[in-house]
Amino acid sequence: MYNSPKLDGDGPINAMKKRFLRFLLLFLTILGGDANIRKFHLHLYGSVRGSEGSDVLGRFPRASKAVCAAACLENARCLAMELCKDDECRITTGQLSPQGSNSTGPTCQLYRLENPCVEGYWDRVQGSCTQNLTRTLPANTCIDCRCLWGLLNLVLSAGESEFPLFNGKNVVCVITMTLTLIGPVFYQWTVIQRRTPRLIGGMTFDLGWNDYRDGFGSVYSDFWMGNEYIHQLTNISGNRHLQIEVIRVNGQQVKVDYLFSTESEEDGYRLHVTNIGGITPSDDPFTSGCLECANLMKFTTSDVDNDNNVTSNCADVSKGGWWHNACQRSNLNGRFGESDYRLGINWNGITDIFSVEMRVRQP
Ligand SMILES: [Ca+2]
Repeated sequence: MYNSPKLDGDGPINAMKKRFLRFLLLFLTILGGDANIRKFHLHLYGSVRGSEGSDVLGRFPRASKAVCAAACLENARCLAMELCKDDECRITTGQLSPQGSNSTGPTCQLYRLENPCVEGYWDRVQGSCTQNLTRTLPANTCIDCRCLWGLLNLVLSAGESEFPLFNGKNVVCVITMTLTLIGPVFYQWTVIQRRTPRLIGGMTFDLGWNDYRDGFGSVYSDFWMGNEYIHQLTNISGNRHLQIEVIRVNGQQVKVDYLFSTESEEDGYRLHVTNIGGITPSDDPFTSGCLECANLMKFTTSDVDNDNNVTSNCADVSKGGWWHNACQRSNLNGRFGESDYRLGINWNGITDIFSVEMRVRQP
């Protein structure tokens, strides 16, 4: 599923850019030699109302048939797409209701991937027919997306997918591609935090120690993967390259890179962080974000005060758990959509933030 807010511009120029990017991705996917993808075709199955009980993996307003198909092919869980009368494209897991549709939603043209299965559905990740689309991996086989890609022998193509791993915990994997002189280089990122406007009203991040330790939220909207998971991912599995991507309300997109790891719960998930660069000029204060201001701080939540403010609990003041120092230099877990820097998502004093993603990979 795409992080659609990045691409869903309002103006015609952004819409053209979006279409071009999708065609480019589809082209690269086809060129990429993915035999599992190339042998499938989306064919018209009929009209449906609603999504027939399928899991909706992504919604793309004003998407053409080709753009919708590209979005489906880029998501390994997608087995069908629906083009609806209100010009919405939905990509789905493609199950059909045995009782037929009784939804009152808009009428949609349902396209399904042709597959070789006599019964059941083609699992594009496992490469086999299955009666059940829920994939279960052996416990603790993988902890990060790089391991997962190797285990499942997945083809690398830029995009985003969700998988269950680490004892069934759902994770979001983001594959990015960088063109170099020797050809494209792909990176497999494991997303550890996300704030998006997808979930209307947003969800609160003003939660306690156990919530932050174990993780909360949904991989389809806002989430915190959990301090214990982040500790294992960074300090034990070596995913110490952290990239923070922040998109402001005005569309400015900034990526900042750090070396990053956290200690165990016994040491309060203490933070180790060093800035190793961003893609915008270093004299722009927005690029620093001041996560470094929290270096060596323990994590603080509303019920566990480990910060340096002697009179207040910064997580309580800032409405979100974080490696707070003496409050308000940075906090990506504040209230979504809140303009008051003390309460909202705060990146070095900048609060007009549209979305945030924190992701890690091995250096
Ligand atoms: Ca305090």
